Amino acid sequence: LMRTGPAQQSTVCPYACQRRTTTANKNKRFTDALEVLVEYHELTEIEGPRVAYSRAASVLKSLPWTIESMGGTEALPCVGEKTRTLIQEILQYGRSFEVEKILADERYQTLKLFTSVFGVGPKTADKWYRRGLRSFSQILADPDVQLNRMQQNGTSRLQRVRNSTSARAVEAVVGETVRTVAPNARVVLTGGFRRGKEFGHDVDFIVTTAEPGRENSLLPLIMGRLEEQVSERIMLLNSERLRLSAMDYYSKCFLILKLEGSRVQGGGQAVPAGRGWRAVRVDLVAPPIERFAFTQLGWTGSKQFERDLRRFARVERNMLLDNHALFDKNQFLAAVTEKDIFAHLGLEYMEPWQRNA
Ligand code: 8DG
Ligand code: MN
Ligand code: MN
Repeated sequence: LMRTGPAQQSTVCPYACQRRTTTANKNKRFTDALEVLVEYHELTEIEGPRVAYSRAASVLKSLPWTIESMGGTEALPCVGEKTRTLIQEILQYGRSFEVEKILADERYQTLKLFTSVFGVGPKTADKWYRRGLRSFSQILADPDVQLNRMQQNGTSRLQRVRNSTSARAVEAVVGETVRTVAPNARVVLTGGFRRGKEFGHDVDFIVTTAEPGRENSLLPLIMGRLEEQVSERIMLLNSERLRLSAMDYYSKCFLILKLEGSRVQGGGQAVPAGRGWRAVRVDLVAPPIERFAFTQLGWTGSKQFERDLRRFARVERNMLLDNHALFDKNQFLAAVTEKDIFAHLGLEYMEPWQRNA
């Protein structure tokens, strides 16, 4: 058995952007439990514990060894008393009673079900829960609940993307559409599938063009083309085009594509009988070309990696990083590639598959 010796502990850095974290998680039994606690505090909108448990889970994911005893865990960064108690409980009993209680909780289960609908956040879910609603059929039957089109579609046939082969199939469809309307535009895969994940709740893409200023007209063109193909092999169920959000101000759209089963069956995904198609969430963002590297770094994730990257920039470097730019005081630091941004921050470069924090 591998022990958590002092030599190993000293190598664990406090920020996720300093730790190489692949999808090979050696402490899944602990991080799965922690992620239930993260989700619980997310759903009930309690910020402090959510952040603490997210950071602890991220540290455990990065460890090159499996925790077999409590020895040395007190030296791990971001792993506090509560997390250590949880680890101890799992080591001793094989499970956590707090986590099991949450998993069995009706409110947790219902909020989780409702927020699985695209466009439904904790507030709406809680409102429905307090109305006594417990299932999708009850929501759809309630005359006082108003669903927008996106939410209506979200309750029906949305499925997780099963593997990177399916993501590539979606990429082929999106790429073909983009080539039709804008032959000079480029589409690149980002998000979880760029990090080498096997599953995802959506497929994320960045669309760029070298023609200055044209990025803002790209997405309406793409959307228009997708809408023309309704009832062909692609079907656009719905979309929301958002220009302004807390995250960034580039043209974006969050779509639900309806794809023929055969196009996304790559990984042996069974198509539901009698349907022959499935719905897949797709995110597109179109930054100006000179900001491509910032958008790529910001959208590749993981979310914890991004949070820590921004926090590292702010706290350790007194710089400001977001999806658009990096600023040192008032000076903009240009970047052509992600490597340039890591270099500006004085961080070792992390490959996308090492950012699964
Ligand atoms: P998943 O889809 O497999 O669940 O994981 P993911 O690919 O890592 O997560 P994601 O929710 O698709 O988000 C990918 C990255 O995109 C994440 O680091 C956050 C980033 N992102 C922004 N702006 C926005 C935005 O406005 N909406 C969304 N949904 N994601 C955004 O930087
Ligand atoms: Mn994604
Ligand atoms: Mn996304």
